[in-house]
Amino acid sequence: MKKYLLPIAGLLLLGTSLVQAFTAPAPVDDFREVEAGGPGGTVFIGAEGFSMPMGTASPKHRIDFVVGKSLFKENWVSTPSSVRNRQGLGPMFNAQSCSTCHFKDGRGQPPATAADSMVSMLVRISIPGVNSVGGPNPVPGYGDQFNHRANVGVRSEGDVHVSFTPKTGKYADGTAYELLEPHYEFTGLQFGPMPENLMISARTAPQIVGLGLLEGISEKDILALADPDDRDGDGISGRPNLVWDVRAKKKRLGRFGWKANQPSVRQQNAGALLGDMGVTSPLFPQQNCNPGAADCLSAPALKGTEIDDSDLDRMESYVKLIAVPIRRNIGNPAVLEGRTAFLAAKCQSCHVPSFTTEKNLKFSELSGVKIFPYTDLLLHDMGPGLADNRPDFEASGSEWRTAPLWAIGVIPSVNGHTRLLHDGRARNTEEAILWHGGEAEASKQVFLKLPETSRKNLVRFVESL
Ligand code: HEC
Ligand code: HEC
Ligand SMILES: [Ca+2]
Ligand SMILES: [Ca+2]
Ligand SMILES: [Ca+2]
Repeated sequence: MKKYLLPIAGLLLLGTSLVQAFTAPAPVDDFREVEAGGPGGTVFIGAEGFSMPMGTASPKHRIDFVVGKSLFKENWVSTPSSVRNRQGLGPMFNAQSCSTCHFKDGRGQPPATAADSMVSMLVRISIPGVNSVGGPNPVPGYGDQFNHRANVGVRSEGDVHVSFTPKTGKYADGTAYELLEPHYEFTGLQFGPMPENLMISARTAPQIVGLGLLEGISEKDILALADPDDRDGDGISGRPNLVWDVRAKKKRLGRFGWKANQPSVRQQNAGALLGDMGVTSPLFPQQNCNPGAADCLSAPALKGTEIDDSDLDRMESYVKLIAVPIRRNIGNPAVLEGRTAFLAAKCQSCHVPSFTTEKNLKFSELSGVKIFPYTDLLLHDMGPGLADNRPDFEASGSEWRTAPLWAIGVIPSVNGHTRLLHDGRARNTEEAILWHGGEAEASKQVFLKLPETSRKNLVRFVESL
């Protein structure tokens, strides 16, 4: 029991409802599950729920965490400027800081109306074919990501808007539901019309908690779950994405992003610095300009890269060591009933509850930790409803990485909204489940046939993760 003393002490400080949640009779199989992100998890579950360093972080990493946080949170500025550490924004970009999209390290959402520009999401674009390393083939004039903002004196690429049309359905008990289907429209295109064969993929910013732990899962453990030809005949065929590792100059298992198109936190961060903010790094030293865009190519720029390896290290420590909030209401009878329904619907075929990270990792606080992320980090065909029809390395146009469900119930208190799925189309957990199709169709059918209280309990369980 010694292991649980820490979270219990934390809970006592937080007030009675949580204490009850924890001390109520809780016949869960593994009590460690309250610490979804291991012993370094945080008991903060309010607006700061995604802002805490892991309690187990080393003193050196805690300092890196603080500096990394400022690189993540503060606005970057264009060249020339007196600001030294966060200079190099643009020429083209989507946002001035990581936090604009990952507000408080949390989840982005679609804009409120079709007239508004996107703030915490972005649109990836490509044409059929692959680039030199097997990734998406960029659109001439626009590249592989639409950049709707630019520094003074430089043209942005234009703007992109999303609108939604309702789509209705019914539960087996006759209760009607309504889902929102997104549509995208480009306006003010500065580099000519988009090609006929354009493929687009809109994506919201995910919450970035526990990513060091996800990176710490051994490749072997993830690949062991893959079943590309569904040999066991359960209708589930997880496939690994194999993506380009820029430093190693070879393909590696992808883990991050909605299609698992990035192999590591470090490369994901450097990719975001360049693609989302226009900041060059030792991994991506070329400015984010399209061939022929003279105003972009001739914009003032710093000599050398705009972030160096030591600041990339700090950003990596920050993103890797954000603590996962402990689970809430884990012993609540309705939640436990929801857990039974979740297992009966076989949601865990993809949302795999638990892993233990590898031993002897460079970050010792991430080594050998039992975690409960509810993902297999593999790609699954989710059917035509969710398809973006835009391949991304090995991921087909209808495949997505199983979204980790840990901490999903804390997003509303951090971000003040409940939008889910890759493009934020789901207005809540229930809608996210109702969009499941393809390999997850059978699970959704079970959900559709549940009585209303069981559906509610299943949702409560998911939101307790
Ligand atoms: C314009 C919005 C935007 C900005 C700015 C942004 N991100 Fe992201 N971030 C996203 C989106 C969208 C994804 C999912 C990408 C995908 O699926 O291809 C993402 C994914 C990530 C992930 C992987 C999360 C996961 O669970 O797989 C990390 C880590 C990350 N971003 C870090 C950063 C950092 C560091 C910065 C600042 C340098 C940053 N992001 C800036 C939108 C943004
Ligand atoms: C075949 C694999 C599979 C099965 C089975 C499955 N899911 Fe998912 N789930 C996914 C994938 C992949 C995504 C991401 C889809 C997207 O964003 O378009 C996802 C997304 C979600 C989300 C939204 C997550 C987020 O962060 O936005 C929720 C909630 C969810 N699933 C719950 C469930 C529940 C509950 C069940 C069982 C009824 C279930 N899933 C069954 C693969 C699966
Ligand atoms: Ca720049
Ligand atoms: Ca672009
Ligand atoms: Ca299978």
